[in-house]
Amino acid sequence: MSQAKAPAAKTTPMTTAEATVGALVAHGIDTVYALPGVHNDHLFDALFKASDRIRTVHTRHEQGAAYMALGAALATGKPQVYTVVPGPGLLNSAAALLTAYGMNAPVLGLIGQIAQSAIGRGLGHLHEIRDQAGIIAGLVDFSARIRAPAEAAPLVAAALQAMGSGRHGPAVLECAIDVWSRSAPLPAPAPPAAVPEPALDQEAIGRAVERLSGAKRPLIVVGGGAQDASAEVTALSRLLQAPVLAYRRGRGVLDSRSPFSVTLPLGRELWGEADVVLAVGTRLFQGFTQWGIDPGLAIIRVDADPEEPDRVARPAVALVGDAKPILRGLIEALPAQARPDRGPEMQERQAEMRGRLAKLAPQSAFLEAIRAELPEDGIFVDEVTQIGFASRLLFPVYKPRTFLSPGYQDNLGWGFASALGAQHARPDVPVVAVSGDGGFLFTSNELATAMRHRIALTVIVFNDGAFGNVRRIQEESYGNRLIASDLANPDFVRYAQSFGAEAERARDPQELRAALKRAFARRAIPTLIEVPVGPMPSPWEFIMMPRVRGQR
Ligand SMILES: Cc1ncc(C[n+]2csc(CCOP(=O)(O)OP(=O)(O)O)c2C)c(N)n1
Ligand SMILES: [Mg+2]
Repeated sequence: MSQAKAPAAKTTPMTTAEATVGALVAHGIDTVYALPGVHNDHLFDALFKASDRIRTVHTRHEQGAAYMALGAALATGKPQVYTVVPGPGLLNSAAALLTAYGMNAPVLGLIGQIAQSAIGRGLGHLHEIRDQAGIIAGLVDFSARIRAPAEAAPLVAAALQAMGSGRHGPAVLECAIDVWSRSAPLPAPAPPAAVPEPALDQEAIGRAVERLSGAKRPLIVVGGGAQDASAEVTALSRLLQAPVLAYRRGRGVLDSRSPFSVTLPLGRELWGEADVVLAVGTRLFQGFTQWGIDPGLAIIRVDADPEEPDRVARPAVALVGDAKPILRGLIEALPAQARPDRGPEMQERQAEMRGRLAKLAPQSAFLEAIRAELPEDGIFVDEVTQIGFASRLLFPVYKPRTFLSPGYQDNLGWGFASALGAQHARPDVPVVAVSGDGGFLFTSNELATAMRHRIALTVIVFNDGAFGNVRRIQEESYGNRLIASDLANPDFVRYAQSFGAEAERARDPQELRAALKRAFARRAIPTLIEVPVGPMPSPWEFIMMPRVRGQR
């Protein structure tokens, strides 16, 4: 680094906590989602002193703090920070950290620790947990403990750097209760050093271009790693006349209004016909584990994680790095080609697929009501519920980062609290969360957070009095032997009102639309809309689909 250049950098006495907060501010972090406790009192005092530069948003449970950071990270694409006490505080936040890991979301956890000298001795200190560092190391790729004031700023910088390079993802820094308050003369925290863009692998680009320009039926598959390469994916789709398949994390990369934008069921058909697949920031989970591969399919992988391309099957070409510059390289190198216009074919196939998906009419009607009221850049937050499952297949998404879905963890209860974080980080657009009656009560206590911090999101609770998805499986596959799937619920409207939130009941899609119009016009305090529903048709035939190529 450039420390050697300045002969004697001016130093001021600073505690570890002050140096940590200073480093966060220097890196552009403007919010810490938080739940305090004695281990972190010095950190909170430093946050108090810096409150003109960094906001502290406290929640009612540690999972709420971590989910808020996750939702904010997904909505903005920027790193977000949460802080909690060790032991139970860490574990309470762990499901969110796990989900952030699965979604490659840049979430930094600042986790307290017992006194440095007591770590590992089993003395029974408050919130002590055996091998906290080991537990953390199983949850994230980058973790470290700040052991002295001088380590704070470099470790914050290293954590943020790790979170945003290679496969993005969460990181954790621990700090012991007695280290936060230790003081030393330190230089002012420096902003992040500019990281030079790595050179493109022109040889691999050349091979990819050869495959793509020779392809008769190319298919582009996008995941969460393509969210910041929407313009490039859109241009490639046009140049190659290639449909773009997205399921959960890739929705919105190509505008759903394009007939080339497809979800799973039509994507599977196209996978079966494709000669070249260009996979951008996706694990290709359905393709590899359900739909099958064979030698007639050449796969080009674009991925930030160097270990990803070879994980299941060696691709024809692997391009490692951020999607945006790599796709730009492909676009520049692609020869001008007159390709037959696949627009009419795609329109016809979309119409045919809409006919098949009409089986999900009850879900569609509610989703249409939401889409009709949610502005183009409004954010939809999905949950593990009937409307959520259907939204992944048929909710039109117009822009990147406007459809937030929990990825492969499919972690029930993530939605409301993550939506709260999304709305906090994006106060300029309305955020709407859908929840089942089951999932909502996982984090509904955070309505208090929404009131305390005036976060005006809208949550729609679809109330079927059940863990409906579980109940349907018991009905259909277990001879109707219903167990642990019925729910006793509060009156959701009165429940929300008791926090001071706006709340109303909508009995059908028309009433939902009217309620949403009111909620989005108001946007001063949170709104809950309860929608009583009955059982809904199963979406699973459109999600878990059989093989279309290769041998069993
Ligand atoms: C953390 C977690 N626990 C359990 C599950 C299993 N699970 C999947 S769907 C579901 C029921 C969801 O009920 P609800 O939120 O009411 O939605 P509904 O299916 O009724 O629309 C459960 C328990 C899960 N996905 N995640
Ligand atoms: Mg339910």
